[in-house]
Amino acid sequence: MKDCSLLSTCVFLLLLLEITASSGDTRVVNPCCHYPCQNTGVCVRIGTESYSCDCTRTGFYGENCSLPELWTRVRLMLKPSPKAVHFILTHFQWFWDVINNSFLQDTFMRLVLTVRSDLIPSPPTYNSKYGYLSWESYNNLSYYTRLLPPVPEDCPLPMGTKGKPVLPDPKELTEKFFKRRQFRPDPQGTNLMFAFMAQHFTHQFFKTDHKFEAGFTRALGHGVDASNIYGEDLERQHQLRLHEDGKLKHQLIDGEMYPPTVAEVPVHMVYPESFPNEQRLAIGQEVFGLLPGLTMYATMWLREHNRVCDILKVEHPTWDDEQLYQTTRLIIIGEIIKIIIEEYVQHLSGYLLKLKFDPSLLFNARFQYSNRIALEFCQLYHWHPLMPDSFLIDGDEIPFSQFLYNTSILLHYGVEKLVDAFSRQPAGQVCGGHNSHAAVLSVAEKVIRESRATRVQPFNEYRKRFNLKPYTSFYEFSDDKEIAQGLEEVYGDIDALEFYPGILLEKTRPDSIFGESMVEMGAPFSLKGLLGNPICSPHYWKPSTFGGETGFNIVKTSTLKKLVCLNTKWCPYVDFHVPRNEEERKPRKPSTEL
Ligand code: ACD
Repeated sequence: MKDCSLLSTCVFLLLLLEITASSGDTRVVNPCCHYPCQNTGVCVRIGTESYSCDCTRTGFYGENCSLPELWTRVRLMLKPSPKAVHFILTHFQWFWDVINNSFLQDTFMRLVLTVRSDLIPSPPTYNSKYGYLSWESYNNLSYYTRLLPPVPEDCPLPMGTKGKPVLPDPKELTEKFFKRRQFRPDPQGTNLMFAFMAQHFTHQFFKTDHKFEAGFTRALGHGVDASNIYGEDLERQHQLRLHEDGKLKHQLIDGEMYPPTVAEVPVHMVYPESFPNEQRLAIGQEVFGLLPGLTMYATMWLREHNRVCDILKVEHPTWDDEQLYQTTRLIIIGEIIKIIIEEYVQHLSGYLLKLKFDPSLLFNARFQYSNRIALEFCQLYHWHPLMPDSFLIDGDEIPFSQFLYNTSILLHYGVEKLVDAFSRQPAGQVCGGHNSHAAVLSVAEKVIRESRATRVQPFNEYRKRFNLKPYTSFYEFSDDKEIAQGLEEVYGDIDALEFYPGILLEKTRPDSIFGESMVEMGAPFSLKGLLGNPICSPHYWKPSTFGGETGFNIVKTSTLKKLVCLNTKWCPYVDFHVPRNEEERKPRKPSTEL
């Protein structure tokens, strides 16, 4: 071995020693089970006992890609740690006030976009079946892609070569480490308006196909395609469309627009069997009957679509239904991305740098306009600790059990009161453990089972993949001694800690919703996915794509507040943050205007 450095694993020596005795015969361990290749080097097994690391274009060389080339060495010396960068971005208000009001805002924003999206391979690479590059993996959109290949099938232990021979029972794991003891509000001030946006927004590209074992998706758009509003396939789209002036079908109740019922628009919606079709709402995403927060967002986007159609129709009286519908859909996609970057990600980040949605920032950068949703992204985005213990609406307290599949909540209170209530009620802190309501615990359990079925690599391997130092102990990973000790007992080795428990149970950053890993891994997937959208490409990002300057301006000036208040009778308190001061805490009246 030429480079048996501290960073790399001395696999060859280990190999000679590690012969597993299984069912009486001796077997050589697949050397790739040790994850020997560092710095995104690719492990290829050679013969039975050997391997080689492909270090091409990693900036490193040597047997395990652990030796930095000269420029890499310089870059690494100059590069601040993620911790330092985060500290700077979240402190020094005066400095960021200057930056945000100068051309340097663009420079910083470009840097955020390129540094983050450079971590995501494009075109995509592996999937749950192919741990090596293959045409099938590239070409078959029914798979989620993967950043790291699956743990090889023939490894001696479930997580490779470290940890216990049997992984902890997922149910016990969630009961012991995830289950809420007492509601812990997010210290960043996140509210339920944010929580439902997260769920509504992500269910356009996270649609795991449970017909298959795991690792498959029904969301073939692999990004922000607004299929949660319009439906995944053409048939559903046509069912939901009015076929008049580009609009979507709707029902009017007391003069207000709501999604139609399944009795009128016979699309499949997931509801309990006993639910009559007259009470099922027909929406693009079939699972949105689950929560009133989701039907509330569905109603707002439906109204927004039809409002934009009216505007386009005035400008383009000659356009047919099809062109009005298609152009409006592009405007809606643009509005979504704008709100997500400038309000949703801005809120999550806690950054004092003002984030900006301006695709032209990347026009001279090396950037691919395509995206493929990754299994790891889907796994890490299960943020169920956001959910509270009960829901407080207009003076009523509604327990979880009465909130699920309750269509009457939306129709009874109306959009305004729901937005107001959800914007005022705190959501839970996502990371750090012990903050998931019992009603959502089974979801975490399912995520863990899915990660095992798809053989997701250990948490520490992902830390390395995203340029983070692997944790050396459970006590470094968590500042909660009970969690650290408990995890050590069940996993045996920090290098065997699974991906999802790692992401969710990690200690949070000071006064933050997330730990370091959620941000450093979530941000690259997010920004690549948002800016990789075709509407952000030079051929699309221009007025004509959106029906002219009017449509283009709707995209460029869209806000969460406008989405709500241009589509409601009165303007409630609306934000992704709970009220910050007395003024915001004041109750809103039906006369409040935008
Ligand atoms: C940065 C920006 C700050 C990022 C902060 C937190 C990131 C953590 C998780 C993901 C956050 C938001 C997801 C939003 C959009 C997903 C879009 C996917 C499109 C396919 O430091 O870079």
